[in-house]
Amino acid sequence: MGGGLAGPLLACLLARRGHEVNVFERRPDPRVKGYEGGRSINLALAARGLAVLHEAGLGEAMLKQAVEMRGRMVHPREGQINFQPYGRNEREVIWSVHRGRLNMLLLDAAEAAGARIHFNQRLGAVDFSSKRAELINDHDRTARSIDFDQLIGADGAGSAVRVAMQRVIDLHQGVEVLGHGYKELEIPPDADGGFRIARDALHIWPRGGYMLIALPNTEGTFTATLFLRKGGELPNFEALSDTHSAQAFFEAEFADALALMPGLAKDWTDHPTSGLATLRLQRWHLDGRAVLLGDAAHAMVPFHGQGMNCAFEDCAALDRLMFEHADSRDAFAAFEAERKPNAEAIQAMALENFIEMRDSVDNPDWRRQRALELLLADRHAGHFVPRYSMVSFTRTPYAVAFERGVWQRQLLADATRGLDDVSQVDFAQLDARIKAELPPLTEQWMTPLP
Ligand code: FAD
Ligand code: 8RB
Repeated sequence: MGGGLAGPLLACLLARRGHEVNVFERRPDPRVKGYEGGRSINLALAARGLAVLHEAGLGEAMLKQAVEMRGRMVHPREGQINFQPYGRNEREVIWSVHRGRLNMLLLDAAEAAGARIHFNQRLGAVDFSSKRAELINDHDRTARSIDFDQLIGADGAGSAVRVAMQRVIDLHQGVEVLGHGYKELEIPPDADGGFRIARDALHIWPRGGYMLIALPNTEGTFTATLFLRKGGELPNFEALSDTHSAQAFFEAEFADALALMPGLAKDWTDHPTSGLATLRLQRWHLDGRAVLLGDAAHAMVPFHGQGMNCAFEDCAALDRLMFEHADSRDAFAAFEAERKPNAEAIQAMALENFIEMRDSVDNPDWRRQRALELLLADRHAGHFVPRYSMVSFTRTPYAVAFERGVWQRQLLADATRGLDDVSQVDFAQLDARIKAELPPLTEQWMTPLP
């Protein structure tokens, strides 16, 4: 269920194994009608998501239409714009990809692999005892029933599969709503159609309690996103309900960005303010009959840019485990056991990265620690790998990256405490601690991509 990002990718992998796969998507076919009213929405694709696309034979096609982002371009309120590389070389980058084009590529691949995709089909009620599901067409207001062997919920954060499962068993759902919401805004190209700010970076305007970010699109535009409290302490979205107050807010807080956004007033009213939350479940499956993956199982806040990457890893894992276990109950149980600790780890790291992005990137202590982190990454390649790098440039399980990150951050904080400059650090002592306590990352997590 769901023809977004995970659904068609998983359908492609499963159909190639010989499964009979039907994908039901509530929206119309984007390849026929055009995508999301023509708005360019982009996502950051990192190594682990790309690795699964390569596995499906789609990596090269996607990279052709991607824009490389080599680091953060930080736009402080005062002072110089500064560039902070994400990695240590030209391979350690993330890619900005167009959601609509990625979706269409995945739909084509799923069909080519033999899966059938049915659009304008919204899941309604499910009878798990007879394994029948109701599908509703909201356009012609018709409904029908289908029989299934296994129902896989790739239907996103508001999953109807999850709602149906909850009626039969308690999934122990917990939702942690973030006090911040977001709004998307556009930075158009310059008069010659070129990029108005560096195209090879993810731009961040950190402002402490809130921030603006922008990711490049191939067409010379940027999709910018403002993350701001919904209500309560000022500034907040509630207090910026009209375009005049929004304009004044941008003049005071994001003056250089405002100069790039001639359409701010229109975007402000046309685009909704949306919410953000972390969704946690204790159970992801109903014996061998139904299983959830992607946002349906573990929606997260966006601040590590890993929601899609994690959903793609889920697809690779479920495909492999359904191949390894003849009984779907065993496959789904193994999937939950393998993926839930990793989903919980990236959910936690995504929440933490909000603080880092909106605050720390501008903070001298943090920058000293980051400088030392990069030095140690060079001195102990494969052993001391910065947490951001483990998450974005390797396939290290998220739970392992989280655990090693805790230890590494403690070491960075201890080593830089009271120092003005990283050159004063006692490297002999640090090198010994790292050698004694940080085994190398497993080679298979580090494998370079094709
Ligand atoms: P989705 O892609 O949401 O797909 C779910 C599909 O199910 C949809 O097509 C929906 O129409 C369909 N559906 C829903 N209900 C029903 C129903 N009842 N019946 C039938 N079909 C149904 N992740 C990253 O890794 N990097 C990023 O930079 C990034 N940026 C993002 C930017 C934005 C603005 C947003 C909103 C998310 C971003 N994410 C990013 C997260 C990423 O989009 C999700 O984690 C990812 O799409 C999850 O895939 P999914 O297949 O589980 O869900
Ligand atoms: N969902 C991203 C990063 C980490 C960047 C860094 C952060 C927008 C909604 Cl907020 C964000 C990152 O640490 O320097 N990599 O990729 C993508 C991000 O936001 C996306 C565009 C987004 N996701 C709802 C809005």
